[in-house]
Amino acid sequence: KKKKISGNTIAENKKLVDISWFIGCMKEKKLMDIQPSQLLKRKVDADDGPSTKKSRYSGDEAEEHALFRGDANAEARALAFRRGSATLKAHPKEIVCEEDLKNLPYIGLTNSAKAGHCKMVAMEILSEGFSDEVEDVLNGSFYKSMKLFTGIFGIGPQTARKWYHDLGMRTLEDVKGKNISLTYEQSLGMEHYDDLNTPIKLEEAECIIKMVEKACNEVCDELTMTLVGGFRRGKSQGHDLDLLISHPEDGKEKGKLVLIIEKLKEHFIYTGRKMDVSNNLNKGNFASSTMDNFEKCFSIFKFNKSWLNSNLEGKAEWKAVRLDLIVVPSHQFAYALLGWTGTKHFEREIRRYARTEMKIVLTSHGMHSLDTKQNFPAETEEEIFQKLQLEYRAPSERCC
Ligand code: DCT
Ligand code: MG
Repeated sequence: KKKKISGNTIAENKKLVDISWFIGCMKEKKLMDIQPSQLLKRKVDADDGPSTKKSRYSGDEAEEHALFRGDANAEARALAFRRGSATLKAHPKEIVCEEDLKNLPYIGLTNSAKAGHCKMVAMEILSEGFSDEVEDVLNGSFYKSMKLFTGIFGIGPQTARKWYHDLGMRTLEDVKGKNISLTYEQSLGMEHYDDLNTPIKLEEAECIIKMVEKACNEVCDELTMTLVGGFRRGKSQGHDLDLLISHPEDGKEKGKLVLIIEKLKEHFIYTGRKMDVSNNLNKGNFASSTMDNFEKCFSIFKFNKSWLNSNLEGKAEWKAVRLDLIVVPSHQFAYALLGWTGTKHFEREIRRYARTEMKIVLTSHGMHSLDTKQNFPAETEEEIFQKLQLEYRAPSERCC
């Protein structure tokens, strides 16, 4: 049953820098051989995770599996695995033996069952080059089906679990065959399954960016458009394209999204719009949620392949891609930029750090003191890092 992997996951991940490591360093002064400032200056590989050619695991599997299971404590367990793998990704030195794991936050340093579990898996990979437990998860029918089902646009772990456990479904054929009722979004997800599960390439993203930019200019030449998400971190491909739209004058961004969508309407397969609920910082209703209240459009865009390949001119060959447009008022732009650049784990950790270490609530809308309720305006991401007493990290250094 045992299969060898060709590389060492931990060693290959060592170039990536993670904020949980930074926080771990700050809290656990025992890690004297590596200074946080050294880590913050390191050049990193902008692609999340190690190359799949070299390594069997991406570091996401254990977290994913815990979330898929969805039982009591699932989120805490998923987070523990994410923190453990992020710490390993962040480590600037090659980890070769158990001793090297000893002082790592969320692995060897923390004395908890979850940290112990991370350590056990890491040790197994160190000695065998792979982990039986991870292999069992990856090869198991539950993980495989959950991966398939949650790959459908509009399907989350809860529905996927129901399909697996209650309806006994295992494959996409089962989804088609069982005659279950799907929402409009989910049926689009099924229809365009292969396209939506094919990564968007940077060159494709660039074409779409130009088109959205043109539409924005036609609506109002002062509108700005900013690339966020994985592409801003320097990734060469992503599962979607995330764009912030703003106007230098607060309030003038309002009502523009519908006009931009109208300009591009022939290119959209689907435009799921969400109106902004509240931009009022004082209400604090977004404080505990990762989701923000910006007006946005989670769309499916028709990418015409002839835009990149002139040989296809005239042929109706296109693929469906996920495009998110988020409209942001100028005074919240720096916060939205930070919040939408990711990674998800980086956002979670910097917010946790702000709250627990600085008593500051940080969201994509702004930042306020838990004690005084005072808001902190910021023009740039650098100012936000400064306010949090963190050294600035470029987007490419927020990979974890
Ligand atoms: N985000 C977040 N919390 C969420 C969802 C998103 O903080 N629950 C932030 C972090 C990343 C950014 O928004 C964009 O989200 P995704 O597009 O899902 O992630 P990505 O990093 O752009 O990954 P990909 O390249 O695969 O799209
Ligand atoms: Mg994205």
